[in-house]
Amino acid sequence: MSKLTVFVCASALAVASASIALAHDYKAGMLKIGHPWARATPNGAQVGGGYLTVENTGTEADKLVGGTLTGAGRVEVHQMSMEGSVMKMAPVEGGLVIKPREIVTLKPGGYHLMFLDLKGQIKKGEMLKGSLEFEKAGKVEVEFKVEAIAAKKSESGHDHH
Ligand SMILES: [Cu+2]
Repeated sequence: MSKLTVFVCASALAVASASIALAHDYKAGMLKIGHPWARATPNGAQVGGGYLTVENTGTEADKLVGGTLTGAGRVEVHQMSMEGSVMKMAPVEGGLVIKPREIVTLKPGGYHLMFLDLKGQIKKGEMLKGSLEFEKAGKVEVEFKVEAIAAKKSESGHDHH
């Protein structure tokens, strides 16, 4: 093997192991759940936000209807929208529809999971246990990786589309 080949192999390995360490994905039937993450919260905050992607690889629509988070009293699926110049958020009535062959992204400024009645601070670097509840696929246990308070997207997120 030439020196160059050895170098290429080593860096390819490094990339592969880095993505294994950072990515965390889940499957629930025909749904693929990508990288659930949460924003850290300031001390004393009662609410927080959770984000993820859901890909529907099946032929039937499903709905994200709720979830749970360790340390949160309850979890709702919310939508942010602009009303004039005011940012409003409200629960998504009846759940967030995930159509067949679609990827729905929950992200800051859009759809999100709202963590309510927080019992303590959500701290950057933590992995928080929780779950997602789908109408058809049922309940899926996941872990939310906690990113910085101002994070717009997960630093270790992987946009593979
Ligand atoms: Cu909200």
